[in-house]
Amino acid sequence: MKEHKIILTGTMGAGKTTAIAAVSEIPPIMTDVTNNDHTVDKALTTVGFDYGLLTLDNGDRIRLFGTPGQARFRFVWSVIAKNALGLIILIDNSRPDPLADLAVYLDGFSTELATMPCVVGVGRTETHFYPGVEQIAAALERAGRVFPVLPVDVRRSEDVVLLIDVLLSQLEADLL
Ligand SMILES: Nc1nc2c(ncn2[C@@H]2O[C@H](COP(=O)(O)OP(=O)(O)OP(=O)(O)O)[C@@H](O)[C@H]2O)c(=O)[nH]1
Ligand SMILES: [Mg+2]
Repeated sequence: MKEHKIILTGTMGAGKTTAIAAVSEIPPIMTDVTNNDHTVDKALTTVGFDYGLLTLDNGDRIRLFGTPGQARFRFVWSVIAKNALGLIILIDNSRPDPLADLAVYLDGFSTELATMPCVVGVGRTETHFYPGVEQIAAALERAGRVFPVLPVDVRRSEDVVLLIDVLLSQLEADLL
């Protein structure tokens, strides 16, 4: 049995808290408060971090940490990411410029990404077609990054588990 710490990041409303609540076996620890940022239509927003725990079919335990989405809390990203094994970036395809959002996280986690595997989950692709998975993969390639990109609905636990599985399979591939 192995234990892995995984970080989930992405813009405000991308679904970090939702994703952790969808898969956690324990009541997730949340630090959500009333949202006063009216640029995003949402009742609550995370001001600290989210935490959840799950056990994969192979017995490995995953400790999932979600970052706060608001840019003013960017200073805590590297604190939360300490000793993490991998990073999941959630992109909200309904936002005005998802490719610019992606660039923010590639930049903000550039130190971690030098050594850590990463997977990108793209949400709301069924209602917002551009940029699709291909365009996001192409943008990653232009940035010199080759990470798997998957369409996801983080309200579905299977989709969140798939993101984790794809992330961990990169680690296993590195060990071969
Ligand atoms: N329709 C639709 N709604 C989605 C989808 N993915 C997530 N949501 C909803 O989007 C909202 C995401 O909210 P949160 O989980 O609080 O987002 P967050 O990333 O934790 O946001 P902050 O903590 O504010 O940074 C929830 O109401 C989800 O139900 C999707 O694919 N389709
Ligand atoms: Mg949140």
